[in-house]
Amino acid sequence: MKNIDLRSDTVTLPTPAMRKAMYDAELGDDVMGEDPTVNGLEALAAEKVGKEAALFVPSGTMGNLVSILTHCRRGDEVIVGDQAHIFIFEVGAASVLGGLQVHTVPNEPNGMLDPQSVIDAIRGENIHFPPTGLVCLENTHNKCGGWALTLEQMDSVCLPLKERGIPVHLDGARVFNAAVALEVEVKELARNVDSVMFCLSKGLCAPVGSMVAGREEFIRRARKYRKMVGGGMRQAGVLAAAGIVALTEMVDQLAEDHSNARALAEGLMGIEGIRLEQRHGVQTNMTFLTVVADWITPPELLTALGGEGVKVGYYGKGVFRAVTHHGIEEEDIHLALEAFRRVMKEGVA
Ligand code: TLP
Repeated sequence: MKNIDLRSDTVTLPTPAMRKAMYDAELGDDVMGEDPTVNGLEALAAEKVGKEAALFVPSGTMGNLVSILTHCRRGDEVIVGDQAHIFIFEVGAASVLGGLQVHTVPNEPNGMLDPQSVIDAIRGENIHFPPTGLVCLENTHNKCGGWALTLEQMDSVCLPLKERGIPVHLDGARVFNAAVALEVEVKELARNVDSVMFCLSKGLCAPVGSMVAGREEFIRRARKYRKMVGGGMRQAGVLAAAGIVALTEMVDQLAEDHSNARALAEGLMGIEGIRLEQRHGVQTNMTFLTVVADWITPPELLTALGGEGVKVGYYGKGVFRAVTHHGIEEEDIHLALEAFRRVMKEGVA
């Protein structure tokens, strides 16, 4: 039985080209700035996202944290969407480690933040208020169905903030998925943000690692925060080598993940007892579904699918997430749909 793991694109494994590049990588001590492969990856990443400089970090969570710490001072307030990964899934790091207060504004179903709500959330001069230090956006938006925000949507939030001197950080863990879906360059999507974090270790298949990019001076200070939180990695070129392959060879294939996700969603829509959650449709590699059947509970569905070799993620309240990625072929989508049909029809004895 084939294992069809749709829990996340984080489960992707390094490709043969990555393993070879890792084996062959030229190495040095990156904390001393002497790993040529890391230096090469950082230059390449900066170029791809249209920023002056970039920094290799072990994870997306650390990339967001380091960016937030670099932008803000203790006691500042950070405006984020109420469905943001930074708010929901990063263990409260901005508050715990940064001494920052998080101020949420509601995410629209497509992951957008209403520009006026963001402006309204900015604190004015008042002895009682914490200063607004940063606004964070997310593209694609994980909890909002993997939807991609367009250039115009990004700019409608960023430009008024620029006028007000408030920096914007983009959690672009999957910004390459957004760019592929919208058929634009990441550097265009990131043109009006001050910093961007993106992951090499999701749909792009690198085993470990994310990048933070921004102005030269920002990255110089971010490098110090990376050291502070224990992210200085010495001979990290073994990992960076895979990251270079991720950026040079793995971007275009994301389109296949997106069409597989659409095929999965279309198949699921025809199954009784399953409701598709994405009001805006499936645009990138994520499908969210709710089980509305009274003959099978969410834990029973998870177990029964698992018995068929299909793994999906459970988000609570009957909501499941299925993520397509490299290694999941069109044929696997048919197999997964067959498993869903069997399990939903038969229920659990
Ligand atoms: N998201 C993971 C889980 O944490 C939920 C996943 O499986 O989707 N920003 C966004 C938008 C993310 O989706 C993630 C990972 C991160 C940041 C954090 O990246 P890592 O896992 O590298 O710390």
